Amino acid sequence: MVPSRLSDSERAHLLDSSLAGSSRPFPVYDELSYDDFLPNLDALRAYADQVVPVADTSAREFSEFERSDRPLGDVLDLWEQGDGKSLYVKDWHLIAELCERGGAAKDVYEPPACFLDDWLSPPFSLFSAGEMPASLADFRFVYLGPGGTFTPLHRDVYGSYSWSANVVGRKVWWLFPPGTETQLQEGSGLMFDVRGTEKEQLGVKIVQEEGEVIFVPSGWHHQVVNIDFEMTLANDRVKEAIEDVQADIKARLGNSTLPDGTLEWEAEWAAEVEGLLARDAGWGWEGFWACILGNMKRPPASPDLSPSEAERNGFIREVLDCFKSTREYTLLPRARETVREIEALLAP
Ligand SMILES: O=C(O)CCC(=O)C(=O)O
Repeated sequence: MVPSRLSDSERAHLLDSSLAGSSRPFPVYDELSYDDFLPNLDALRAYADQVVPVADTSAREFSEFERSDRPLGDVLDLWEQGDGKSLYVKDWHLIAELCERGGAAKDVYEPPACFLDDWLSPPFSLFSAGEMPASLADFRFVYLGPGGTFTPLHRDVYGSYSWSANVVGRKVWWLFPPGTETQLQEGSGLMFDVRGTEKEQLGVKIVQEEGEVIFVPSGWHHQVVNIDFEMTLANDRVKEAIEDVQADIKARLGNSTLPDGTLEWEAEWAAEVEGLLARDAGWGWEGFWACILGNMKRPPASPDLSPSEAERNGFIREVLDCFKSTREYTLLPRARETVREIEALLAP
């Protein structure tokens, strides 16, 4: 059930405290209410003017919650007055904001050594390349909210893996191995909340204590519920409309071809999708390969904290060979150029 790429210590950490097999909702969660614990929030007043994303966990909106952007200070005020009990500051880019204002990540925290080999964070990342706003290209998040607030079932962006450190409070995690998602469906999508359902049995359920760090392997769906007031640091179609756009481009460009013989509509379509991905998700193929190249040139961690070069190159070669078999490889010149540069570095 546990993928072989996990180290012994990661596997031990996941399984040691597991409550797998429990068929009832987690008992401690039932006993605690919102009012049990409000930590001293004064230290966060230094960031009161940062505008943070806030989810209202009492108001579901499709597969997420209603969200708004508010100054952190307003949310802290509400909590200190005993209000805003369903509000959850989620995906707050505290570190990126600090860096934009001349500060440094280490002013807040330093990642544990075993997580330094992180290809989505500086020294190389799209964000450090200054290409786009932090909200799109920074993957270092802070979560902050009262007991009872939660994150619905999901899988991390880009199939990445993540780590999550509890600074204050405890969380319950439900972790589902890749493949089980086919049994975690509800209507036309993924289940929102697995608590108290028989589907809990499909995964591992653990309590993350204050001060503990959890590693979430790539591809594992997970749901998280805060038991206490919580502060965590984490580093991580409209089909018809899209078909309309494609049909418009085809109608406009017909069968005309570019000098290299590529159908012009297909090249424009690939460029549109790439641009849409970059605007919506932070990157497309061009950004992805630029990130790989940047990390190869400037590894984020020392060799003793990274896979061997042969192993690393093997992973890259596997993905690169897949990409070369796609139409995008032919249709996206910038991505193709970057891939060629990577191949030159991979060559023995
Ligand atoms: O702590 C949370 O509420 C969500 C954390 C999470 O899902 C993640 O880090 O991927």
